[in-house]
Amino acid sequence: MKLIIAIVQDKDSNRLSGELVKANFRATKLASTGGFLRAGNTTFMIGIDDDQVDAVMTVINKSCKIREQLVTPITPMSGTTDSYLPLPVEVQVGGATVFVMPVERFEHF
Ligand code: 2BA
Repeated sequence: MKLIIAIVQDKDSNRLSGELVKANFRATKLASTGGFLRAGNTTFMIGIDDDQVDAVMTVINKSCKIREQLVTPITPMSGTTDSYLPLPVEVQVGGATVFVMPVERFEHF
């Protein structure tokens, strides 16, 4: 058995949960926050058999888009009077960051 942990953008989370249900995969959604952008994202935990990993990857891949997001870098000078204003830079976010982990034991009581 495997546990897939997939971090996706909030904008894609409804579509992904709908597609997972349609394909008969069970999942749990957690509200999460990205360490870099400090913006909300959604983390899916999906428990599956080993031979279903590729099928779940396909669902995730089809449901999540890559998007550009503007970030304003924080400089050590921020807050002082003679500091310059850093220009926002564009970063690419997503479609999904996915970890596939082995499950040692699974119980469902
Ligand atoms: P954030 O940490 O908010 O990162 C958002 C996007 O900012 C990242 O997109 C990446 O393009 C950029 N970024 C992140 N750290 C950076 C850095 N140190 N320097 C420059 N750019 C940086 P994604 O790579 O698609 O990641 C989307 C979200 O997935 C992340 O949100 C984070 O919540 C999660 N994630 C990504 N890699 C991870 C990892 N190795 N472990 C745990 N969570 C991860």
